[in-house]
Amino acid sequence: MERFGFVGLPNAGKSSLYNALAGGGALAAPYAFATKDPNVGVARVPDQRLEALAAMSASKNVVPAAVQFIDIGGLVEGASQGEGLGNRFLANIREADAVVLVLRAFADEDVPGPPDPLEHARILETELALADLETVEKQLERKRKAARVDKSVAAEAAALEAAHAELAEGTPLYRSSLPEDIRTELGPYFLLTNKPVLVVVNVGEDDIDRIDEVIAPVVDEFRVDGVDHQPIEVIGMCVQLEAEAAQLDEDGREELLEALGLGEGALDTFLRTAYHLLGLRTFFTTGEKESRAWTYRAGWKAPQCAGVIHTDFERGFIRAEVIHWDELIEIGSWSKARDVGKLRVEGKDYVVADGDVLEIRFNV
Ligand SMILES: Nc1nc2c(ncn2[C@@H]2O[C@H](COP(=O)(O)OP(=O)(O)O)[C@@H](O)[C@H]2O)c(=O)[nH]1
Ligand SMILES: [Mg+2]
Repeated sequence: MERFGFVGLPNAGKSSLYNALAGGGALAAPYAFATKDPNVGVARVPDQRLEALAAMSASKNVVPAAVQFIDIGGLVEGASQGEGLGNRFLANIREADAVVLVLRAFADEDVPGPPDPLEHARILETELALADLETVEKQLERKRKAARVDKSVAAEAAALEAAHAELAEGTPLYRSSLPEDIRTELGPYFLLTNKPVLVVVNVGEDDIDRIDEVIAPVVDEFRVDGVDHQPIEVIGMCVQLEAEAAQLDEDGREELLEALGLGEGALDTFLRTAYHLLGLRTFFTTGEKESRAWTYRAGWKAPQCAGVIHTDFERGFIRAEVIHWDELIEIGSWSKARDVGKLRVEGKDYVVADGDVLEIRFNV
C-alpha cells in the first residue's frame, strides 16, 4: 500500500491530521516530540462509484481503496545536522512514497511561535534539501570516477551532477526544473525531495470562512513554473475541526461540516488528491458477497490488475469481462449486462480504465 509521510514543524497539526484520517490512535499534544515513533495509519479513499456499485449489488461487504499515513515526529531547524530527531526522522521520510508538508497557519495559546506557513515551509524545505545534498555529495565523486571507465554510469553521474546543482541552491528537487528522466535516474538514491509532494495548510477555526484567502500566499509560493511540472497541490483545512467531525458518526459529521459551511469536509478532498498524486487508479469488483475498490497504476493491463486481486489470477489469466461502472449502474445488474451483451471480453493486452468493473477468468 502506498505511504504518505507527514512532514512539518512541531505543533503543525500532523498528529491531529493523522487522528482525523485514522479515526483516533495517534497522540495529539502540544509537546515538540509527543510523537517519537512513527504511527502508521490506514485511511479509506472515499469513492461514490463504489457506494453505487455496492448498492446495486446489495453487497454484504464494501471494501474501499486505502492509503497509509505515517505520522513522523516533528522536524526542527538543523535536523539535517542531527538536531531534534535528526537522522531517525529523515530515515522515516525516506520510506514514504510521497510527502505531505503540514504548515501551521493557526494561532493557539498553547503553541509557541507565530503561525507563519511560508517561513515554516522555508525551514522544512531547507532541511530536506540539505539532507539530500549530503546524500548526493557522498555519491557524486564516486560516480564521476566510475563514469570515466564505465560509460553505463554516465547517465547516473550526470543526474547526480544536475541534482547537486539544484540542491546546492537550496531547491528541493520537486520544485526544480529537472526533467522526468533525470528524476527517474535518481530513484535508487531515495532522495527526500525527489518524491511527490502535497501541501496542507492548517488554518485556524476563526479563519474557516476565509480559507482560500489564508492559503493564497502559500499557493503562490508553491506555483512552480517549469517545463513539465505537475502543479503542487495546496489544500487548506482546519485540522482541529476536521478531526472533531471525524469522531462523529456519518450523520453527525455531515451536520457539523454543513453548519460550519465546510461542505463534505476537506479530508475527502485531501485523500482523493493524495491518491491521484501518485498516479493511482481504481478498478472494481462487485457482487452480493462484496464490492471492492482495487488500486492499480495508470497504464496497467488486465493481467497485472488481476494480480492485485490474487497472484493466481495473473498467472492463470485467460480473459476479463469488463464494463465501465456508470454503464453497469445504468443497466442495473451484472447478469442483465451480460444478457444484453454489454460485458466486453478483453484479453491480456487490455489497458484497464479508471472506473472499470472486472470479472477475471483464470485457470491455474
Ligand atoms: N486551535 C487549533 N489548534 C490545533 C489545530 N491543529 C492542531 N492544534 C493543536 O496544536 C497542538 C499540536 O498539534 P499536533 O497535532 O500534536 O501537532 P504535531 O506536533 O504536528 O503532531 C495540539 O494541542 C493540537 O490540539 C487547529 O487547527 N487549530
Ligand atoms: Mg505529533
